[in-house]
Amino acid sequence: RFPVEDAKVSWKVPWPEYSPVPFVAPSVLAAERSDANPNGWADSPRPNLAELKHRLSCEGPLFFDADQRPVNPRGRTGVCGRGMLGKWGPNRAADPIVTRWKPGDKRKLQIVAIQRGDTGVWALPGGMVDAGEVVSVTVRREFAEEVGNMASDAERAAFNAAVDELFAHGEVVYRGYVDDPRNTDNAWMETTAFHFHCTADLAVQLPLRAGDDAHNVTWLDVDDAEPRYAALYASHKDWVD
Ligand code: RP5
Ligand code: MG
Ligand code: MG
Repeated sequence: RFPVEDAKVSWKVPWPEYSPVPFVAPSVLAAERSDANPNGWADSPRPNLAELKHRLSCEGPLFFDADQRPVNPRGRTGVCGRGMLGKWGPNRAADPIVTRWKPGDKRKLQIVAIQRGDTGVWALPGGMVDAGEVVSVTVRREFAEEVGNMASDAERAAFNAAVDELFAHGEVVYRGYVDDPRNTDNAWMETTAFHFHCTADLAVQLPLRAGDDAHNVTWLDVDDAEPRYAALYASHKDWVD
């Protein structure tokens, strides 16, 4: 990345010497070339302005640079292009915040957290919205993929029954920009975070097993003294707090 000090992040600060590094990950280009892209994960090499009109930002109207690339609403990142993200502009995700009172300690809240396979950092078990998918479906699908990788049909049935009950009552607690390390000047993450709270019974019954892009899963104390919680991925800690 081209180094950007805090005082120069805002586009309102004139900075003629600013020269962001152009980057598109090989995996993004490969997904684009492949016919097998059923999820519509990768965008075309050029921003598709007609398509972008239907993929609005939660942050307000989209702005475009001289090359007709959408511009990051939060400012300069030091990288231009799509970087590691599949789409120009907002890349939409959904994040489940699943809480319980810690067994044996009713004053301590815990969340379901996963260890990301890409960076090793602990995070909410969220993921990208597939083409045409509604976020309420995404949030459950990602939860099941990342923490419900059950070994047997019986375990899978128990997990699905618990999740049916848990996800019946949820609340949107955040919708907007994510301070994701993959963000660039022209592509960034936006999410809808939902809160689901386990009843006392569910808290002990919900079986968890990591899968897909999650390497580990655990109930994590909501406590700044817990290093994995204090260092939660992107802006995930802000929404839980
Ligand atoms: C974050 O990246 C979102 O908050 C969500 O947790 C996640 C989605 O990307 P993947 O987990 O699919 O990489 O910005
Ligand atoms: Mg996922
Ligand atoms: Mg994920």
